[in-house]
Amino acid sequence: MVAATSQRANVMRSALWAGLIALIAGGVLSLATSASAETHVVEMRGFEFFPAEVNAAIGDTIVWINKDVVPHTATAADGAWDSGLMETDDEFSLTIEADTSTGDYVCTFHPNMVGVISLD
Ligand SMILES: [Cu+2]
Repeated sequence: MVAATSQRANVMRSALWAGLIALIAGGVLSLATSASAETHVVEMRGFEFFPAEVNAAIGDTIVWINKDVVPHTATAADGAWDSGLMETDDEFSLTIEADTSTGDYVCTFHPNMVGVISLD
């Protein structure tokens, strides 16, 4: 029991450090790029986009990462952009420009997987 508890404490400590490092890295990254552009990460997991809705501004980038063991896609409902087949841990990024098609998007393999990009 004691060993299990201290192992859990170690895991928590590691998670805290990882979070801190991510915060610092994120800060440096956002200073290096534009002051206002944001990166939004959407995970594909459990046959859902998470988060399902992203509020983005022009200049922002959305990055999809497939965390499922099956392939997915992120595909604009109107077909204007398409990640193509994404295997586990594959990433796809889309930078929002004035003429980028926003609104609903889906996974072409699993039509129940629906996400939304709304403009700020
Ligand atoms: Cu899918």
